[in-house]
Amino acid sequence: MASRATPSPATHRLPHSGTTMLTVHSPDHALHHGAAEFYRGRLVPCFEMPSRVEHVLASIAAAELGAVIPPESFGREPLVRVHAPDYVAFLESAWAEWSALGETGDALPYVWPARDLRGDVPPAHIDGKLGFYSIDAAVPITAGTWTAVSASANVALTGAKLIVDGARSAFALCRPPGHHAGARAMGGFCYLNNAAIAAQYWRDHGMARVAILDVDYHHGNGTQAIFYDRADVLFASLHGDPQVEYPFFLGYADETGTGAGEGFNLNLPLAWGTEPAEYLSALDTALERIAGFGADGVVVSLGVDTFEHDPISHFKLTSADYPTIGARIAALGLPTLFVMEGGYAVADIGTNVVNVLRGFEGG
Ligand code: SP5
Ligand code: ZN
Repeated sequence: MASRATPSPATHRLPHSGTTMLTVHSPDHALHHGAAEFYRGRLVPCFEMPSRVEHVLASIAAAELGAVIPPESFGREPLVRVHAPDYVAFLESAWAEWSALGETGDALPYVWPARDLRGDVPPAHIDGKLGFYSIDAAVPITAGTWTAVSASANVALTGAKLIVDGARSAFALCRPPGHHAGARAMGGFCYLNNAAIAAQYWRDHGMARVAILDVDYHHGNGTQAIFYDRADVLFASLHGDPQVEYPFFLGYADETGTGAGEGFNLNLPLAWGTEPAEYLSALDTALERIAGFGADGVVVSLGVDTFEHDPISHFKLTSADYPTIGARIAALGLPTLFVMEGGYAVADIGTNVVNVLRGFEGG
């Protein structure tokens, strides 16, 4: 078991008995439905699809987890606490600029400011902007993408606010996901970094220290980078070893933070084929680090692409392992916001997510 946290001085905590976990959800997610992503020389159908959310909602209802509520609108201000204003403006206007070319299919990038190119000058043309503001070609922009991604951020912010207002926990059913999005770049199905936006919202609303636990199969490169030089937000992640797994170019164990943030970043890369026991042992390592940090709250980047049958991943967790993950997170005794990230075994995603949440709730 993970060690228990020392009670934190946060004042915004309620006793947990008798409460049920609220889920925040917006139907606007369905306005984002990319057709294809670039993979090994081909365009392949997007793994990140609207039906993911519908399966999670069905499992929440079947399990009677608690009410599902719509998000509030928080506007632009909390987005630009984490993202560069020019990047947010790009996301908002990209579809209009793309469709003005006469294009009707998804906008996708095809050239990037990699080494030895200028990475400091945003081009004027949409083709250049798409590459300037992305890390890969798994981020289609469609007519409804901005509406969906801004709603997804509002879902995370609404969950964060529920906890500021006294809830012990909440589930932000975000889609699109967020943890690959950096301050100025989309990537890996992610546009706005919902978990980072929520963590910063907590910092701006009374929490002195916030921990982010990222249990998605992929390293949360965007979240790490956003907080890499800060001591007030701890980032801890377990993920497929980037030597052999997306995002390849971040997520190694020697990335421990920089400047004031030195020591406040923990990466636990795991091999393809990692079994549940080894995974849970790494989870305990991350939880012990979070407990020692003295966080006032924890944001969980909840991906269930660690599942044995996930179509793009290589861990061996079974549905029966997810309640254990939830229970060990609960043992921290901290206000906890779950933020939906990945998970592409669509028929099982609802069961696996609800298993984490029920494990957290003690059932
Ligand atoms: C939020 C999230 O989980 N994003 C993951 C982004 C992963 N992008 C790389 C996808 C690689 C697709 N591999 C296809 C394997 C087919 N057998
Ligand atoms: Zn993932």
